[in-house]
Amino acid sequence: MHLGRTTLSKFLIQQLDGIEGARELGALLVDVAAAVKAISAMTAKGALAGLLGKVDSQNVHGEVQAKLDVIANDVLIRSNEWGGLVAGMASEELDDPYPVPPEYPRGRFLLIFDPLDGSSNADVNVSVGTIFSVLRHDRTDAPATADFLQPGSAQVAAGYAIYGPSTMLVLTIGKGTHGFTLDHEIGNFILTHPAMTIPADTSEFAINTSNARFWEAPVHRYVTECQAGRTGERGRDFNMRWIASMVAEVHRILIRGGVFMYPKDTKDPSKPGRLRLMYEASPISFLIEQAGGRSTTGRERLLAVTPTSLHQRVPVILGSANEVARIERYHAEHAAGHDAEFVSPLFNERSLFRPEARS
Ligand code: AFP
Repeated sequence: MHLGRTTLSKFLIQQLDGIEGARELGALLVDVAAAVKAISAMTAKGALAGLLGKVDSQNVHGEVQAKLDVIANDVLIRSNEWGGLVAGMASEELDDPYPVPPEYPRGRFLLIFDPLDGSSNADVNVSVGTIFSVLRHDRTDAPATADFLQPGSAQVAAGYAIYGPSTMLVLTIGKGTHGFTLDHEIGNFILTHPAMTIPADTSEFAINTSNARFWEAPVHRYVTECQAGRTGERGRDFNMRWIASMVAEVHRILIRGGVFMYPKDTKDPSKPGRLRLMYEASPISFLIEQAGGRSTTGRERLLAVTPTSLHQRVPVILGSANEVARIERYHAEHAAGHDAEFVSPLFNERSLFRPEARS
């Protein structure tokens, strides 16, 4: 691989060798890359193209949509519906799966995406991203919703684009995690970060600490130890980040290590977490594991979770393997009742912070 010279297409031709449906999968990833280039051009224009701000509609989650959410979704649909590579698509922005229109041939892959993750950051010019996942659909008939409900371990490819100071595409087809930088002058993604590897240890964590009173005991135990730094259990100081754009946090972790947590909390007992399984947690977890990291709900490997609904949420704890393993151990010790000496009584079951205790 020649750094700075290998294009995405050349890389895929070499990497896809031996993978079932290689030609079609490669063509699909090139079509996704084309959509990402278009989205990159739009996010770069921002206010100049009147693309900031919200639209009147809401998505399936009752969230008011950003203009860029809706446009990025449309770009991904239009780029991938006609090529005969997908049997259907699903999106954070669509209540139900999108069937390939009858005038186009159907393919053997399912494409699932969050068209613009972190879109609430677009108006304040902070990095945002597109996250995508590819599953197989080994039948010729149109897929039903149930056909999408496959565990993350069934993914054949996954990736994200990050629209930051540079636009990058980071993807895996199960042979490592690799990063490409968009050369706007020639309109090509160039391999710049081959075989990205997450350091097993880290001293940097990312979590929205405004939710601290809602955390479960193992997460509170871990974060409290990080905050105690060299004066406490860990014997070293930690740094914290929170960009509120998952793709940006994940990219940082792939480059220099770290832990990202959006754990289960009691803020809204109807939601087991904020992040969605199928088009955020599963594709990102595939990339993390392919880069030597770990990704868990706290209680089980995230790629092992079988979806029960298209838009279901899941707790997410991912990043440097040794730190994530520690957090998993804290969850296991709590479940076994072995962590009483570490956890503040405020965070036991009879907690002052029980949701109903909130004023
Ligand atoms: P938006 O796409 O609504 O901006 O949400 C982004 C996100 O899903 C994820 O990218 C962030 O890590 C997380 O939400 C931020 O959540 P908080 O706003 O609660 O910190």
